[in-house]
Amino acid sequence: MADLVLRGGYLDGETVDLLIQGGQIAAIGPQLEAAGATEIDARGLLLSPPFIESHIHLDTTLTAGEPKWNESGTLFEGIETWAARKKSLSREDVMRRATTLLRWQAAQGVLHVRSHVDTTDPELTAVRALLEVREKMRDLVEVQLVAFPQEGILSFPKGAELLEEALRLGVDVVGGIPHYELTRDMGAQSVAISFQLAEKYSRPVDIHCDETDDPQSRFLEVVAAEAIRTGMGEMVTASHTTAMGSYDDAYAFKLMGFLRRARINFVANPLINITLQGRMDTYPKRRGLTRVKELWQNGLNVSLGYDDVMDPWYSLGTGNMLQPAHMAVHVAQMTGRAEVVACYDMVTTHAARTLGIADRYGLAVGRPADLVLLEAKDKWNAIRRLAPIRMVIRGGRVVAETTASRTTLLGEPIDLSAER
Ligand code: 17E
Ligand code: FE2
Repeated sequence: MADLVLRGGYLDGETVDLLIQGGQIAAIGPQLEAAGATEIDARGLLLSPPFIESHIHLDTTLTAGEPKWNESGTLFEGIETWAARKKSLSREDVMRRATTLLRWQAAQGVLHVRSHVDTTDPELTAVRALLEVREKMRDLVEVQLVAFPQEGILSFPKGAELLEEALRLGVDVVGGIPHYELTRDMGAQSVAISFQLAEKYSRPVDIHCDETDDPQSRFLEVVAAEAIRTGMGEMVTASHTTAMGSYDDAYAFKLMGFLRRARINFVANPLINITLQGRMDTYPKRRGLTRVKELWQNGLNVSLGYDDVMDPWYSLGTGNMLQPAHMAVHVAQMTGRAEVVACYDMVTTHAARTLGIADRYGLAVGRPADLVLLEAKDKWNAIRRLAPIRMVIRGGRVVAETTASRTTLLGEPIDLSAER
């Protein structure tokens, strides 16, 4: 017996039905037989695999303005502001804010989330709270946690011990922040520690790497070398890597070859890094984004994250993944026809590779019936229109619905879609 059938949705330029049985996609094709199934009218809507948030900080979310606003807009004032807010963290505080954001994300079709969690707290309050949230939310959103030493592994008292304790408590991924360690040598040493812990606990790695405009910040090459040495390749992610946007082209060219050998993933956070970086420049002012287009053209896996929703680093945000995709199109100048579509893939299929879940993700028969219906005929138009997300299905169950909005002009309905 079929559970659910979606009728007449758009998928890869075709109009199809999609049949769901036992929480899985059972068939995709034209005019499917579906006796006894609940019918859903998907005409005019794009069928998409769910959105994936590959980089966010759920412990800091929804604290913007507490205890003060970040007036300079720099990464460093963000870190200072968070250090002050961190003193008043409680289990309930972290759980309430993180749960609120995960619910916003689920309502907007984000069903997988990788969140960093600050381990530079002697009590590990946020770590313990987010481990609880991860379990509590399991039926709605799948959360991966990254142990993130915000104030350093070697530059914060007991930084390495706290990082390891977070892994022992059950955090999924090992993080790092080499560019924020006190010296270049400590930065390189910190990367080695992240990889030693990853090997010891069999965990993937996701490092905040070279999040600065300093062209001398070259920890990405250290991460690549460790990925090659350990053979961890696709289990390794370099997040931010904004210094790449300031590297000399000759160095960037050499590095690109090493990155192809290392086969690591990249996460860019265009909403946040277009605002955090370039703050020491007058004009010309750098964009401060990593080389998204060139990494993608070189066949490397690149995904996009939000990074922050309403916190000391970015006071705006909603959690809707079309926003970082839309911003990437602009900041990375990925405006070509296929490039816009690639930016959509960076918040869906490419992000699935970053999270290591590509083998159980996507709209195909036998895969989990997790999907999103958007008011657009294809990915290109979904980004252009920041299309309304009309329905979210998780494990064959409708978990979120948004009713269609309707605009009139001078009393007459007006169609604003004009899709190309
Ligand atoms: N911490 C950090 O080091 N960098 C960031 N972009 C955020 C937190 C959001
Ligand atoms: Fe981050």
